Amino acid sequence: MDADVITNFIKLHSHLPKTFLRYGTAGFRSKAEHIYHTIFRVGLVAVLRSKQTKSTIGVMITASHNPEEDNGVKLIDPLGEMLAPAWEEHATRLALAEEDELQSVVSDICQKEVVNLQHDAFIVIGRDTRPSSEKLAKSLIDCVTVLGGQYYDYGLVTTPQLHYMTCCRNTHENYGVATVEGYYQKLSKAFVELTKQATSQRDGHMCLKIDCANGIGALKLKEMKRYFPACLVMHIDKDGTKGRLNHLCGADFVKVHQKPPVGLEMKPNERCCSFDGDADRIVYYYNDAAGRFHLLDGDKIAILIGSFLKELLVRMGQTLTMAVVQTAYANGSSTGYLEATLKLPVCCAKTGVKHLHHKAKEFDIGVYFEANGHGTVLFSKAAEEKIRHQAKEEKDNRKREAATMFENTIDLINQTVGDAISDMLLIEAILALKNFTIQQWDAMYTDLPNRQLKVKVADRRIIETTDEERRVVTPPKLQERIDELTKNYKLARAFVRPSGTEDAVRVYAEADTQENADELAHEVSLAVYHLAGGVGAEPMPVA
Ligand code: G16
Repeated sequence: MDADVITNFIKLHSHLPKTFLRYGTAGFRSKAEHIYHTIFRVGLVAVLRSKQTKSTIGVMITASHNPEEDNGVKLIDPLGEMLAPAWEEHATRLALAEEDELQSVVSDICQKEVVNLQHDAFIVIGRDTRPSSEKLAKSLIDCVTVLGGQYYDYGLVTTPQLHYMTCCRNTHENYGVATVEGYYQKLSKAFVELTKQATSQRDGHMCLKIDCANGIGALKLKEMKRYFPACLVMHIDKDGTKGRLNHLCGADFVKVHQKPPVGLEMKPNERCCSFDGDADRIVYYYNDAAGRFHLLDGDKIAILIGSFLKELLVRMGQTLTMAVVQTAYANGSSTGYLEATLKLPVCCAKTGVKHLHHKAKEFDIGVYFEANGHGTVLFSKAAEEKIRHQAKEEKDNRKREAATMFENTIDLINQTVGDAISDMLLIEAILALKNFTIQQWDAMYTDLPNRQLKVKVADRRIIETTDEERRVVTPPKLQERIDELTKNYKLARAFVRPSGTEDAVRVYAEADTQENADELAHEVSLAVYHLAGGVGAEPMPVA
């Protein structure tokens, strides 16, 4: 990249106020007005990464579960995965570089990563429905163009759809056709095939109310509806025609507050689910006949999917390795159930799908879900080949039938990243095949009561953690205090970690009763506030 190109590139955005953002859990995130400068630097990273990998790179403009006024941008690697860790560091360096340093930072990265600047660059772009996203996408296109790269703009898509497109383009469409229609066709075909043997379809069991968080998920589900069989009845709510994105609705609201979206009408025992703002997370829930709210989060989803896959493997007579990856947020009961009842190995990874994804790749079949509903299943190439071969060649009818179901399950899953639409279809298919109601699914095990809170501190980076975020290293006295507090409650566990997407410290506690979990979470929040430089008012006890 010669000096002229860099000069033109700087001219394009030098008037924009500079901000000091770092590449976090899910890319760069902040208030939308702070993202404009960063978007140009992200364009530069994308072009360099594309030249280095000689592949298409994705850039998604979204702040996912964050409020509508926030925005963000993240890069997608060639196989639809999150950006490689070394490149996250390059992205931060380029985002923070002064204009007069830029040329030397670019040269340094090119040298370290062996980037041949003569190679072409191709970028695919997608955005969510935030009002600020369109203008940010336009800036990104200007940036890629001035840097001599080519692009394709998918416009409004869910985050997982852009991950899928990136993967399709880099696998010569082996993974699927790189269009929105290709995505709809692949998933709906797999869903129809998989549910062929389900007897419950006729009883109206595939009837679901969906809170789309007033986001992109609503648009895409409406487009996709015509591909589905009539037995799948979806009532799309929070479709963006009235409320604000993620405001009092969506998967994060439901999970954190442990209550339904405000204004969503729920009949007793009606099966409902919530997506988040860019449709990469999903949680299920219902109100029982007594009006009590029941949440089926990422842990329950992992168990439903894990047990289904394990049953199929047994029927097929296959001995592939399989594990479930969770984070520190996983409810203690879910981990116990996976290990003791399902006899599945469980691994713990740091928060952020990129960490879980990485761990899940160590197994033939890696089921990973964060408790917040973000997750998917990965299959090793060898496992996939074995299963597809058995589906074609197996002589034993029962085994072949199970292998065919497994094959359709693989096709229904978006292996590139957690995908609310794909996860929802898989869950609906499993419930139909098992002839399971949401109540039966819920009854597989009982969650320990838990509570999540957040605390504002002057600088959240003061909190450093270890043991996959289960223990605090600094400030030094904080872990001691958490241990002391936890000892006072039965079946209790608590941890704190700095958020990767918001300026806050997150607190999680679980215990034998809801009152105890609430009390412990409040006490730990106060400890964070006092020992880690809390700002504003002291955290309030939970009502
Ligand atoms: C993003 C990541 C998730 C992660 C979440 C944590 O979610 O993609 O894997 O669980 O951030 O956020 P925090 O670090 O603030 O607790 P999303 O849905 O916003 O992309």
